[in-house]
Amino acid sequence: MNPQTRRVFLRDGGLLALGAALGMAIPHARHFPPGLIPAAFAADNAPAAIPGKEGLIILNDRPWNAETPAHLLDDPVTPNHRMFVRNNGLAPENIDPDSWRLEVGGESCLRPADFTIADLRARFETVSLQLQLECGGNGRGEFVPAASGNQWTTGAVGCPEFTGARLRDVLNYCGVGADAVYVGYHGADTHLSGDPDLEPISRGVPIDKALERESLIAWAMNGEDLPLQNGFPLRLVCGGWPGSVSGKWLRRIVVRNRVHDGEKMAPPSYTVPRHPVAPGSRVPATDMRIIESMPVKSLITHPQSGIRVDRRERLDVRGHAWAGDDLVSAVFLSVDFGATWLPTALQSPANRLAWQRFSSWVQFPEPGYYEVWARAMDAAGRSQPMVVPGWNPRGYLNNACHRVAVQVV
Ligand SMILES: Nc1nc2c(c(=O)[nH]1)N[C@H]1C(S)=C(S)[C@@H](COP(=O)(O)O)O[C@H]1N2
Ligand SMILES: [Mo]
Repeated sequence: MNPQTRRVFLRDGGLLALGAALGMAIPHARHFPPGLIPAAFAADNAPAAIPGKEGLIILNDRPWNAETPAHLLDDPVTPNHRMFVRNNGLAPENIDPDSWRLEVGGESCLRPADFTIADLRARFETVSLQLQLECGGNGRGEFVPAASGNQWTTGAVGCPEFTGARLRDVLNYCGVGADAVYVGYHGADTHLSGDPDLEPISRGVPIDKALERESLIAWAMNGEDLPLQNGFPLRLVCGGWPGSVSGKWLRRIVVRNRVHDGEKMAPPSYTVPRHPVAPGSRVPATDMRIIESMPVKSLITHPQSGIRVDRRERLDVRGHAWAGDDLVSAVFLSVDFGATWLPTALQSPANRLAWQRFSSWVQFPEPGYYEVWARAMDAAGRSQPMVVPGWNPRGYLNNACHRVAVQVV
């Protein structure tokens, strides 16, 4: 069930909340135990599904936002149908990829130009890279007090293989002025209000990130057209940074002589306090900084939480770890709530900015309830926190250890 609904039950457990959520009267409501989740909602059977994204959990249908359950992210390379969807507005309709045009301009672009996708393919080297995208708000559902926005649990992350041209090849072709500081994007999606003068989102990255070898203008994901909800027919991919910098339905790229000032560049969007704040604080915009490289994190993709195992069995545990622009140096597991940690086998990434696989196995001393916790460390020695890290107004950057429940019999 949707964590927002769950939150209402846990907080109020009240007759009103219950009836409203069910959309019908409950004759015996006064006997319903406070805080209990009604059986009608207990299964994660969302009413609607995004075509081609079956199995994802829908958090919102206007705009579409859907996350992937951890155990469905077990593939080393995230398949198209398992890649999460995070939309701020409404995807464009009736797209003709053959007539799609990408404009490049902005005050620090020396030779503005525009390209069809065929032009991009013909003029620039085609590269394929596995790149990790995680929404800045992944894990938001765990912050207390609650932060507004989609209540993501762990599934707004994925690492498909993207194919396209290097952003830097296109930028260099168009000429980057000496005063360039930022590259922004404009997409073809529409604002929820329907107002054509408003954009749902228009973010970007500092020029150094844009000019990295791994920043792509992609037209394919895992060798196929991009799925519509992941930006068909063209998107930016700047791995390791909040997903919001990777513009979908890419129409225009602007080379800016200042920090890009597009929609959702200003606080509180995609910004966090410069210094720790007390939970629930109001933080002035001047004390907020733009999120850049994402913090170290890991996800257990096997076993699925809730598994039952015999205590004589070894339980295989595996998943992925990533650390923004950085490498992951180690992943540890604990089956005693963090008292002791066991090392795992950690693979190198397929390429820079791809996630890394970890695997190991655990065994349990006696029957009972256990949790397997995973904790990754980056190359600079920074580790994931065991509990939810610094509260911030919009609930970004929750990189707390992932946990799965295990019932040992
Ligand atoms: N044009 C456009 N680009 C966008 C968005 C959007 O709403 N419109 N959402 C951003 C956000 S917040 C994220 S996390 C990623 C999500 O990419 P995905 O939906 O392909 O997983 O796309 C980013 N690019
Ligand atoms: Mo996002």
